[in-house]
Amino acid sequence: MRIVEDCARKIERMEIRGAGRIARFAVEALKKYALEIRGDFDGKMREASMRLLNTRPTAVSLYNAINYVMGYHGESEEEKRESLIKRADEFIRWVDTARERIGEIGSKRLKDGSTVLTHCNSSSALAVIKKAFDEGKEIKVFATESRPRYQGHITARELAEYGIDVTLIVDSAVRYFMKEIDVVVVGADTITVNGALINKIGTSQIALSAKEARVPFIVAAETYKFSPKTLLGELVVIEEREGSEVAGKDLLSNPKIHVRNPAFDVTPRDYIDLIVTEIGAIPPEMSYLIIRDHLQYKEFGKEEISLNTKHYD
Ligand code: 5GP
Ligand code: RI2
Repeated sequence: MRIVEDCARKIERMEIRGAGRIARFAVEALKKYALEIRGDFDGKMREASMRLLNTRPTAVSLYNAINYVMGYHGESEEEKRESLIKRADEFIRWVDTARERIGEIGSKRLKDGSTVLTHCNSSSALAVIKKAFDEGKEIKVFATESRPRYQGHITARELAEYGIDVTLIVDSAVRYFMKEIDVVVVGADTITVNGALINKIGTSQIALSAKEARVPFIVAAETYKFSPKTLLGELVVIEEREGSEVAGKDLLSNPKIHVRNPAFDVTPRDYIDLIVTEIGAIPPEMSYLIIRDHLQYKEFGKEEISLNTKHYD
């Protein structure tokens, strides 16, 4: 269980972060663990899955990834192990190929000479931007710093290393610069059945600002970012992190001051022009079809809901 525990802690501490990356990392841990264990395969794998699911509550990619891998079949332990490993490898391939395809589809929406605004650090959103750049288009990027954890710094570094012109701004400067922006491209942690986007805190303010300025707002999201649980009526749990990420001890120890630190927010579908997935660019209204046709929401999912209660209270 050490492999699983190490992986879970890395996700909790955000040493490994990003909705797609945590899913892929958890799948790799499940695969390694399956190779290691002997006896009570189902019980041990279930326990490992629960541990990983309980790390971060918001990004549904983690749930979809674990649900996919845990859909293994077989009579003997060896057959189960083989099936699980096959499914884990399939999921990893899904992650890698989906991002590339999203880049190809999304880049068509970035014109030569355009200025793109992105928020936080999304590998899918960056795949779109990098692909447009690879195609020879002149692309400038505005990256928000993305407080409180400054994932925007990672974005700025990554784009600069790639050779893309990047300007780092504070989150509150988005509206000030919106007149200079041609298109907003962000990633997703979760997309609900009614097409709402759950992404890094501040995303919905950017969407509001973009709508006011009639700037297209595009979401780059693999199909495993859509939430089957929302089809069953569940609301997405917004992770609230420690106040210490936002304020120092002096403020935190003042009994008259409350500090709140939600990591994500909800952007209603009316603010979203397009969701670029690996199977096509779709309007947010089509989210239901993605969930119905491409994702599973039964079996393992049901148990997860009852066992994972701390996130659903
Ligand atoms: P707001 O509260 O920002 O006005 O709108 C949020 C939008 O997201 C609504 O359209 C709401 O139906 C939709 N939505 C779908 N699923 C969720 C969810 O799990 N949580 C929240 N807060 N909104 C959701
Ligand atoms: P990809 C991140 O969450 C951001 O909200 C980002 O937009 C999203 O995951 C998607 O990332 P965090 O883990 O899967 O930094 O597109 O809280 O890489």
